[in-house]
Amino acid sequence: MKLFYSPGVCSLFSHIIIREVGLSFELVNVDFKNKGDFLDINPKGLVPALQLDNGEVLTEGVAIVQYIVDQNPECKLLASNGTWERAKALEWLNFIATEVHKSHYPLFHPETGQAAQKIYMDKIQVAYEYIEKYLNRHAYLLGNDFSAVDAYLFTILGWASMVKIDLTKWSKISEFKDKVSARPKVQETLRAEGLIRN
Ligand SMILES: N[C@@H](CCC(=O)N[C@@H](CS)C(=O)NCC(=O)O)C(=O)O
Repeated sequence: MKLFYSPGVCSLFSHIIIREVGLSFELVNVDFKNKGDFLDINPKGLVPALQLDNGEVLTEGVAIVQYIVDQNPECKLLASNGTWERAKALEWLNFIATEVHKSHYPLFHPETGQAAQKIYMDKIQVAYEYIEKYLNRHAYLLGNDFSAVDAYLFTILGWASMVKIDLTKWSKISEFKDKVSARPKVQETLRAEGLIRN
């Protein structure tokens, strides 16, 4: 199995979960400036992409992570399909993907202009206010235990300083980020992507 990724971008979410589950896989770094043969793997030109040993390819982080977790239910990183708990996990995954993850895009692209950037910055702030209040009452996004959903939020929080979002004003979010970061498999993932040393 191969995971196509680029350091620190949204593919970190899939990467963390593959390591948390403990699968053996090959990591393939995609050069965004020269995507070359990667476009045959994912014509959308986006990471993450997961290529199975039979050649089949799955894209979209939320789909990749659910596939990995559902193939390895003993990892208990998401509840089973069809349960209320899984629906609540999907609620978070969709919220993070559509309201938080993609709202960062204009902030990484100054050519979108200040007005558009402000709209998306405000959206992120509203989302983080909501998450901060939630984390006041819960240790993780799905309650008491770490789940796959937390790895997605952690990945996005890693971009805050790059887009001038000061996370220190949200103490629970900052605590959450530190707690997820300290997980051995998360540390291993960050090291593998060259985001931390040692
Ligand atoms: N909807 C996709 C989005 C994937 C995506 O936006 N990937 C970005 C990195 S975060 C990418 O590959 N960008 C390549 C480029 O912009 O050339 C998902 O959630 O997996």
